[in-house]
Amino acid sequence: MPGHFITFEGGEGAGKTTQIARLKVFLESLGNSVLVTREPGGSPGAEKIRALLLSGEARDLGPRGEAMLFAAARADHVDHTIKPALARGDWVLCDRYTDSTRVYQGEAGVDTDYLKLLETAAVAGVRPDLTILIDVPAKVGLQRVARRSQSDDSGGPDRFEDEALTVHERRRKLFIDLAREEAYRFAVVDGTKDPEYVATAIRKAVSERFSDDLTPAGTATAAHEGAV
Ligand code: T5A
Repeated sequence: MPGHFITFEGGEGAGKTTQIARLKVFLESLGNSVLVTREPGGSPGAEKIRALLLSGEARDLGPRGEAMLFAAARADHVDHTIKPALARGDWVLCDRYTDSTRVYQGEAGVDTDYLKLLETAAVAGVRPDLTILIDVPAKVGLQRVARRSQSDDSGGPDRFEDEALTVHERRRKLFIDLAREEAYRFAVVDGTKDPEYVATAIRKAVSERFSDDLTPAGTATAAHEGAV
C-alpha cells in the first residue's frame, strides 16, 4: 500500500500522545496527509471494546479473554481505519499496536503462540514500517500520569495503569527486549528528556527510515518549478 505506518509504543505516561501530535505537525508541514489513531480503539467498534477493557469490566474474562478483545478491537481498527488510510497514501501514526499486546498480555502470562495466532488474524498483513519505542523508567511515567490526573481531574488509574511498580518495570524490560529482537523496525528514544529533545530524536529516526518518501510525490518538483 502507498501509505506509511508508524506505531508508537512504551509504558504509561511515556509521552506517546505528546510526540504523535508533534510528528503530525512536522509531516503535515512537508505536505503529507496524516492520520492519527490509537489502540485499543480507533474505529467505532473498537472504541466500544476500549471502554470495556479500560474500565476493568472485562477483567473477569482473564488475560486470555482480554487478549481476544484487544485482537477483536484491532481487527476492526485495521479494517475500518488503518487499511483505508494506507490505501489513500496517508501517514498513519498509531498510539500502541501489536507490541503492546505482546508486552502487556504476555507479561500477564498469556502464551506466546496463542498471542501470535491472535496477532496474525487481527492485523491481516498490516505491519508497522517503523515502531518508535519511547523508553522511560516506569516510575517516571506513572508520576506523569498521576500529575496529569490531578490537573485535569480525569479520575483514577485505568485497568492497566493500576498495577504494582514491578509489573510496569517488567513491561518496560519486555519492550526493550522486543526492540532488540526486531531491531530492523524499531527506533528507541530516551523519553526522560524534554519533549523538544524527544521530538527531534523521533524526526531523525523517521527521516532516516523514510529518506525518499517524506515529501509527497510531485510536490518537490512543483515547488521547484513555482520558484523558477
Ligand atoms: N493495552 C493496550 C494492552 O494491555 N494491550 C494492548 O494490546 C493495547 C493496545 C491503553 C492501555 O491499554 C493497554 C496499555 C494501556 O495501559 P491509554 O489510555 O491509551 O491506555 O494509555 P496510554 O497509551 O498509556 O497513554 P498515556 O496517555 O497514559 O501515555 P502517553 O500517551 O505515553 O503519554 P502522554 O503524551 O499523554 O504524556 C503523559 C503526561 O506526561 C507529560 C504530558 O504532558 C502528559 O501530562 N509529558 C512529559 N513530561 C515531561 N517530559 C516529557 N518528555 C513528557 N512527555 C509527555
